[in-house]
Amino acid sequence: MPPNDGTRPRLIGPDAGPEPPFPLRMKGEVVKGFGRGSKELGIPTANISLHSVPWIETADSGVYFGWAGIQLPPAAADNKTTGLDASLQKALPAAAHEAGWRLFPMVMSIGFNPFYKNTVRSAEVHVMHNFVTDFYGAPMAIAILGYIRPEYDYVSKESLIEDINEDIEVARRSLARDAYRERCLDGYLWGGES
Ligand code: ADP
Ligand code: RBF
Ligand code: MG
Repeated sequence: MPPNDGTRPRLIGPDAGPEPPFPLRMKGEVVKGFGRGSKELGIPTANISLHSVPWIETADSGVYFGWAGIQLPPAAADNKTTGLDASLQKALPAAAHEAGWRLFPMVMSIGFNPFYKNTVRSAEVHVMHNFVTDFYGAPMAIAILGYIRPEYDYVSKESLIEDINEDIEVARRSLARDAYRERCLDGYLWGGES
């Protein structure tokens, strides 16, 4: 594992847009995770079942960013009461929106969480939105547009949280560029095949 030397680029990936192997796509149901209470850490992660993700074995472990599409139940999908980013939802075709699909920026980790020494590889998505309800069981599709950093071990929970918050800022800035923003126009994110 490379050392965590504390440095982090402000932006990830060329301004002209993601380069191969990105976008990497995966989808599945949101499943129960390790129950370690990442919610208590203030950073809930939607764990995704990895059964049908062909590239997962060869993917580098680490932290990635991109877009997530989630098919939410009606109460959670209401734009007005739940404060969804309305301009982002405009990317959705009417039928997909009607069916409850919504789009979000995300950061995620793939790997073994060295801080917790997991024995199973996991993919966990922190959706960059404040949800009013859980969405276990919901179909979720993600398009990964870039790799932020390897996973590290940490001296404390606090330093892990600090780094994840930094990842969130890097992702926000990186996705704001046109060539990354426009990648939310991807039918895979609302249930289509890639
Ligand atoms: P688990 O160990 O079961 O994954 P977490 O504490 O990581 O539990 O919480 C994850 C769950 O919280 C998700 O499955 C989802 O239903 C819900 N959730 C609420 N807000 C978010 C969010 N912003 N990002 C990801 N999941 C969220
Ligand atoms: N766990 C680690 O052990 N090391 C990491 O470097 C690490 N980075 C993460 C980055 C992001 C953006 C997210 C969402 C999670 C990360 N995790 C990391 C996973 C974290 O330990 C996990 O979400 C909680 O333990 C709950 O399962
Ligand atoms: Mg989780």
